[in-house]
Amino acid sequence: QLTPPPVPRVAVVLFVLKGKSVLLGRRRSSVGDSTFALPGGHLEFGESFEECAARELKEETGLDIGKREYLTVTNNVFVEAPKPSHYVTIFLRGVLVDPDQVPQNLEPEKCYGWDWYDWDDLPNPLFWPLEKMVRSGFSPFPTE
Ligand code: 8DG
Ligand code: MG
Ligand code: MG
Repeated sequence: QLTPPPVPRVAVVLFVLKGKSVLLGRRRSSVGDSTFALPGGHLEFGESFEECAARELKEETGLDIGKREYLTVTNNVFVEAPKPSHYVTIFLRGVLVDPDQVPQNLEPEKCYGWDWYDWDDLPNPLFWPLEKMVRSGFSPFPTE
């Protein structure tokens, strides 16, 4: 059985904004295990970024997101993982349809749990692509 050479993949992740807080989950994965990351996952064939973000959020947390907006893109090469991977990661933001909806941990084999974290008091350690953005001064919140 021939193993195809690895290729870059597209991921879409979402900043779910609630006041000054964002939704983060602690990863259960060979890539960034135990670090705090955004909800999101792989772009499927034919999907828009906005569709992917809403689908992944629903699958992972049960939450329903309102209108999504594109924020930025980063290029992330995970060489330290047992199986190296490379993601072009698209970041969107949005707010919940119902601000009182509570996140559920619907994929407990991939995540230790979801919670809201104040942007000015983020948990540690953050998943490194997110850590890098935060350090660069990036903010997912709309200005003014
Ligand atoms: P899927 O099968 O549901 O499509 O995928 P998943 O199991 O939900 O994938 P994931 O690891 O959550 O996301 C895919 C990749 O996206 C991940 O391996 C690396 C990249 N990625 C980043 N930053 C972030 C982030 O903050 N959160 C998530 N979930 N993935 C991120 O570069
Ligand atoms: Mg997923
Ligand atoms: Mg995911």
